[in-house]
Amino acid sequence: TSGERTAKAERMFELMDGFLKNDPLSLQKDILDHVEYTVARSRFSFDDFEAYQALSHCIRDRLIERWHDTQLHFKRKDPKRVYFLSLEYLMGRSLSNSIINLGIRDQCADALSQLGFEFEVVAEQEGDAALGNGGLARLSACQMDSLATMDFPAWGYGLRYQYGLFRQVILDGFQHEQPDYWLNFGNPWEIERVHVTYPVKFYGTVEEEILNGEKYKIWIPGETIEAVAYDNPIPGYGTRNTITLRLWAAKPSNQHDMEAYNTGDYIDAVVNRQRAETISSILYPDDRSHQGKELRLKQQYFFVSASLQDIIRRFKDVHKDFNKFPDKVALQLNDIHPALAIPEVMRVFVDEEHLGWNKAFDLTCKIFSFTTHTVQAEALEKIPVDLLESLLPRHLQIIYDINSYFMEELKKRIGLDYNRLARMSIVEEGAVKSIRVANLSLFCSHTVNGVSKLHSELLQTRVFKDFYELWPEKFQYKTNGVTQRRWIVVSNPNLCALISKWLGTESWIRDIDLLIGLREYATDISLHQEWQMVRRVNKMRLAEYIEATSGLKVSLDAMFDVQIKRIHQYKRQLLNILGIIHRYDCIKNMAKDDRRKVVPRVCIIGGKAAPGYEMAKKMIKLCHAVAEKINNDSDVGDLLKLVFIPDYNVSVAELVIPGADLSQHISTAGHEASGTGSMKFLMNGCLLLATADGSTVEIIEEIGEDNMFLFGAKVHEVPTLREKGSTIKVPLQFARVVRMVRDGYFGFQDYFKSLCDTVEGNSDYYLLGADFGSYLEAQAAADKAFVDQEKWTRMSILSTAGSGRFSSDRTIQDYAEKTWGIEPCRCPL
Ligand code: CGF
Repeated sequence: TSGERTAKAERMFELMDGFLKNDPLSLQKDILDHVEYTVARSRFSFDDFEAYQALSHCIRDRLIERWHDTQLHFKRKDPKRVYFLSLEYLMGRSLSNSIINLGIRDQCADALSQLGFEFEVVAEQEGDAALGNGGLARLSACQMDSLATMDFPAWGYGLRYQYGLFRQVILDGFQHEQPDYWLNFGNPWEIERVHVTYPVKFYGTVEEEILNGEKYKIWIPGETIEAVAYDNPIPGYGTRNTITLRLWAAKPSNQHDMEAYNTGDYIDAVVNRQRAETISSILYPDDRSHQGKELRLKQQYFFVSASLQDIIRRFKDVHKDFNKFPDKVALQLNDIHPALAIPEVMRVFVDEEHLGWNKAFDLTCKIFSFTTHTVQAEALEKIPVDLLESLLPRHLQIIYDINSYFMEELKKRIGLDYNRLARMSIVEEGAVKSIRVANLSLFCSHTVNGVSKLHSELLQTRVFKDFYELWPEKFQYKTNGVTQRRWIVVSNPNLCALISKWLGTESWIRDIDLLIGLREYATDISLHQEWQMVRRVNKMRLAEYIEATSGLKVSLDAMFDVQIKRIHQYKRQLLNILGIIHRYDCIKNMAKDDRRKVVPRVCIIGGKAAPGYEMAKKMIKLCHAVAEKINNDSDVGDLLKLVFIPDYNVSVAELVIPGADLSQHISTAGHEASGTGSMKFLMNGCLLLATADGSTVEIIEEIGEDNMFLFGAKVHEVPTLREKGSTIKVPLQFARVVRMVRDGYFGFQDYFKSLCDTVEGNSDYYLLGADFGSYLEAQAAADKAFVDQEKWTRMSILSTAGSGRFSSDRTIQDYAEKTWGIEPCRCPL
């Protein structure tokens, strides 16, 4: 059959590629050529970093070839494409990931070793691309990997920040933020497209023009800035498909200040030009809210305007008729940050393409889908009308027009229920009149989804209840996922090899459902031994890292208990720290003989606090203060250690996750939209200690309560508990540990006072006191299970075996089918 013929041809091609191009010798030659001609060093003398640079360029060459083929194929086939609009991507390192997706890990390692270099050491030379804050940003990166692997015709769009997420430096236990100029040593993974540039307009006025007897609005901008494309190839695994992440950088436009030069105002003109570049220079480091910041709004519009010009240009290269637009274009709003794309599309359709308002609106509503990643009200951005009016005057008019149409539609549905109309309106009246970006996105998107089943239920019953009641068909849920290529194959090669050995195939790397096959061997003693060995080696790697970064030696026999994520009150790192204090207190008050029964623990915490988030910063300091006390107490020794891992980022996660025995996901129920860290730990066979929040609820469905340590109030109990406030009976141990902090047992008494205030009486909004008792019980259950290594290993194997549902491949398949309406478009070899 022709299918068989294609498969044969592909195999031949792969073999040829393997012999002629990706064999160690050819790779070596290319590496050395890059050492000499790209890095400009002698091929007889170069160091690890230069080897990294040369190897990266050598890999990049291979990516570019595949990428050209893919783009050509997409052009020929002209499939419907999805355009993923996201302000944040946490890509981490690219070298290992690309090599693994190209399937040439061993060949590269051989090539390097013959040159006297070690693959791991060379790969570690790469810095992280940290163009995002946390879960949302890493999710975007995972989804790009899945889109490429599953052959979907997709593009990612975002901003090329010069300063990524700040570097966290800890001095005396306090967090300090330092800028991360990640482009300092060049970035081999991007290609600057000097010819792909678009003007982006700001400020100015709106005027009317008459064309063929019709009145049109025209926007006369006050400032124009150039967007320049930087393309990052994203290779799929087990496919030639390589898609594009196109990031925009702001450059001063050549047109706008000639006049200033001519009038002799040279200095000001240069300063203005530099100001233009600030638009794409800094990532906002707060993952909570950015209300009313002009630069943030400029970033949002800058990236959607450039992206839409690019998308529409691509469409118009082939099509004349905009009726086809929804058949060829799906626009995904990754949270509300890119929502200005909605009025921007309307502006282009109405003012530039002259499609007429009704037609334009009809098309607009067919192309947008919207994912929200939060339940926190403060993250539902609002734009002050004054700000929007000055920065984007035409967009404000369009939003008003959309809103009056929306209000009319609403009245038809709900009559003159003014309270509800006011609640649902896109325009919020009040002291500061503002635009509710979420309402705009909800009304104008054909689908909206939360990022877990529970999150979507909360959206429907609480956050967006009014909308859900009227348009239930718009609402979907798409549980997040993470890519097994990054989170097992790259970061845990030993586990990867073990899984493949026991499943008898590597196919699970593309077909994650196969992981379930491990269940069959969950009690097999030989697998247990090999599994434990792999886990021990990973713990060793982590212990070495801990020693190198903090000087602390930890015992490999201890349970490695990890909580790594952004520091937030709702994520309750404080609950963890108070639990550690309790453990410490118990050890101190135990008879010496009894201490032998204590299960040793190494508690590891890591994460960044937003620079302006005082309570989060206090949690970091408290963690250090407690660690100082515990780690230097000879009564405790190896029974308990507390480590804060500084500057947590993607590559640190790649090291920590495989080495964790237990991981904590302990948000107050109803606050974590999904959580993706838990999925990475689960895949790596780490047991979870968790509340029934976000995606954990679905993890329970997959692996069962027996294979994890569940605790805490359920979502439906939380409101009642909050109402009860100070009348809740809080365990004595809780009061005791808080008192220890208050009384200055760990020093810094005054500094920690306000932190203690947040968890006592009516102020305990995140219910630490209410959940403390069951938290300790879950911890005790974990201790008990750890002693029984056979049980623990079985639970660990079952965790990995049950993690298939949490691959981003599944999430993307779901989006493709139910939201975007796109099909795979596989590039032939
Ligand atoms: O997005 C989050 C994370 N903080 O980035 N929100 N945002 N924005 C949620 O809090 C997580 O629960 C979620 O997993 C993640 C990705 O959807």
